[in-house]
Amino acid sequence: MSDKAYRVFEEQQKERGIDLEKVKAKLKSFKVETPSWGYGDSGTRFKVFKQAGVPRNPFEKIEDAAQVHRLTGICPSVAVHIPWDKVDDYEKLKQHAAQLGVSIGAVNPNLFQDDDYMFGSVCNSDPNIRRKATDHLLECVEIAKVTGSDLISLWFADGTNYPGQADIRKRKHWMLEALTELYQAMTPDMRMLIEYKFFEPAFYHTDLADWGMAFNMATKLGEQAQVLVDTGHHAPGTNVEHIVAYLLDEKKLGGFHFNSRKYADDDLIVGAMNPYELFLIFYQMIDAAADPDREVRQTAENIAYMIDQSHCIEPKIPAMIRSVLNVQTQYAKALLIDLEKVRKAQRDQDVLAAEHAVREAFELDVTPLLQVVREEMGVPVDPMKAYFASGYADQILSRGKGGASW
Ligand code: LRH
Ligand code: MN
Ligand code: MN
Repeated sequence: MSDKAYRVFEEQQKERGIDLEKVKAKLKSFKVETPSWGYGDSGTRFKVFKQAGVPRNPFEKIEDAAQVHRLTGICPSVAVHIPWDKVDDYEKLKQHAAQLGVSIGAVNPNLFQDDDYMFGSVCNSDPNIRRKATDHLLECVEIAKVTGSDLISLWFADGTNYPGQADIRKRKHWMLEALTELYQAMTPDMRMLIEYKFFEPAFYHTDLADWGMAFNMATKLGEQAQVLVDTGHHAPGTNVEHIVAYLLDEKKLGGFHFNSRKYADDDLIVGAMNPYELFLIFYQMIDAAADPDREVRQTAENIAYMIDQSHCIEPKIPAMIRSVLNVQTQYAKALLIDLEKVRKAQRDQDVLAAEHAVREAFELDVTPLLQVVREEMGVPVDPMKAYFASGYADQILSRGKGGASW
């Protein structure tokens, strides 16, 4: 790290009226959760490529996640997906994580990989299958109790492929019934995050297709239910940051799944396609964190930031580090927006000045800032370089090929 580069940066920000100490404190307390499934083998419907060194079980997935935390300092929890991460003893998994300096984060039920769910899980017209699916949701609450997790994160593959295939309104009721049972089983400290996606694997309708449907469910359920925005789950051209602002104002934004999309679903490294979108999402978060309404501020401060990526052709651990660093970089840039300047331009109805005040922060090089923050946090200034120098990639080769899928 060059001291000179940081001194120049510091001077520049002082001139802009930015309190760098506050920015550094925010960067140090920022956390982003990584997903267990991002460390396993994954692919498309065409092929799952097997990579050497991929974790063979949930314990090894947590070991890899702990490496990402060790090098970045901002990923202290790992989301699990059940039954992908099914183990006999969840207490043991929790202990294992704790020994490695991380914890188990969001518990994600999996209701899309069982033959019984061909026509849906909680929205299936067969009451026995709905029961089975709801029981799995309840099982995930029990797992969360043991692992000390306070988030149940839901994504449903439920939907239909053809007009007339099923009764859309009935399915809506069945969804609410299952979520109500889950809601009632949660302890008061737990939150339910409801994710939406407009297509795939269903290609005609998805039971929770957009933020409005997720929002409606969350509103009907109560305060402990909120919406999760997966950045990859929107139609091209959707203004995701508008959705973020709207949900924040309704106190119904609970979390994010970060990834980026070029054509359809998620799964590319977050920030790889449109870092400006990520920056603008953070702008909305930071703006809401300064809202006059205390509840809006609290909502913005209580967001579960998570990565949701399955790396098909990339080596898993560095791909995750890249993702985490991209998120951190855009957050750092957004923290440098002069919000007062934006507000003044808004009051003056000066469109160009307002747009400029936002964009100028995106155009800053935050490398010296992040290097100093990392140094002060006691993590490598260049986590990616440190990973390649650590020898961990070679060490895990002894696991061989044919590890866990997702
Ligand atoms: C499917 C999906 C969804 C879930 C994840 C586990 O689209 O990517 O985003 O959160 O699988
Ligand atoms: Mn997701
Ligand atoms: Mn997805």
